[in-house]
Amino acid sequence: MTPIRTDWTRAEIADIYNSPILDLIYRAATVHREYNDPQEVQVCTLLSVKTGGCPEDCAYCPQAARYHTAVKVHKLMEVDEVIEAASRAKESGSTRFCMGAAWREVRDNRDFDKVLEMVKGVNGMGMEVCCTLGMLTDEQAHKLKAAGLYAYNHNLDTSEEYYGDIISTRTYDDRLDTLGNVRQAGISVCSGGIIGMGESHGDRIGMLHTLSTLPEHPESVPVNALVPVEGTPLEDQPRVSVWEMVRMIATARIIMPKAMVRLSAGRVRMNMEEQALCFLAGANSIFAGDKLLTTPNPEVDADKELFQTLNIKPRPSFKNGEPALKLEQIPL
Ligand code: SAM
Ligand code: DTB
Ligand code: SF4
Repeated sequence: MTPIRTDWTRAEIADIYNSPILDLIYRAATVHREYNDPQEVQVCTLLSVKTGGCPEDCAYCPQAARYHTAVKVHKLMEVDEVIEAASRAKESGSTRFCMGAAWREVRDNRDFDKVLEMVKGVNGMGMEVCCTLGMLTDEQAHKLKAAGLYAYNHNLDTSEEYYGDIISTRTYDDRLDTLGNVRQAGISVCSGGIIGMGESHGDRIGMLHTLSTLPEHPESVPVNALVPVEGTPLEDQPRVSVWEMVRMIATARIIMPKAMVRLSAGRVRMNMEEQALCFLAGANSIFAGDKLLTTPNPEVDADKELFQTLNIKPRPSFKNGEPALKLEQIPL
């Protein structure tokens, strides 16, 4: 059995990342089969519960207030609207529901109390609840955990060296501190990044190095291809090729064998064959539903066809290590 290691060196990761693509895919597929059922793919649904108007300057993000994008600001949704959306997601086969807010950080106010209610409600439906709300204190992480939060998404996005070129309103250490607070509260950690922002291969390797040398690997690692949005500083970035996505996914799979590696933003521009390559390289999670936070995602029917053609089945929800939903209960 390939051991789980948190002592990877950058050079070792670079060797894996730079290996011939077919060897890389073969190795990743082999490691994937040691730790995971290659026919199971986790289906997650995203919902933007508070949209736009964010004070941060993340160069990729259509929700930053300072860029002129087509995103309309929307205040925090009502709890019952969110529960309704989660029920629809569950009916269409999702086992994880992730609520995103365009906040720099969580504030201890009525909005946070509302989010805690949302977490309680969705948790009660047998789904794995995830949030991505920006920076969190230790105390806020514990409150989310007590409300039933299963996972928290907080991406490193890129390497420490390139971070300042993409975001100036917070530091890499701020990001790592929040990840530490999440882990310490006993919440499952979801952290990954974006490729296609003008970073070098060394930056991609650097980000994978930071993730794989955390005291414990994140349970989920989203790999996003930049969705270039008009009005953001990265609007003209060229499209990421499928080979770059495959290289990133396969390397993440090899160095973090047990993590759910999520083929995240950018899937809408991939055909079925390209997505199949990503699954072969070890991706075992996707976002489903025709919208990510503010940008399009593949149509539900296209994903049904994808699952049928590739003989993939949705992974059941694992709360407390036990399947909370039986496969037969998942209608996809
Ligand atoms: N505001 C919170 C934060 O930044 O952590 C949560 C929401 S934020 C939109 C969540 C993640 O979405 C970002 O960390 C980034 O990785 C991803 N993201 C945002 N815009 C994107 C884009 N245009 N293309 C790809 N990924 C994007
Ligand atoms: C993640 O890594 N990707 C998702 C989720 N975590 C929150 C977000 C993708 C956002 C893509 C741009 C948008 O739709 O606004
Ligand atoms: Fe705000 Fe998050 Fe977008 Fe950055 S990525 S501008 S913090 S919503």
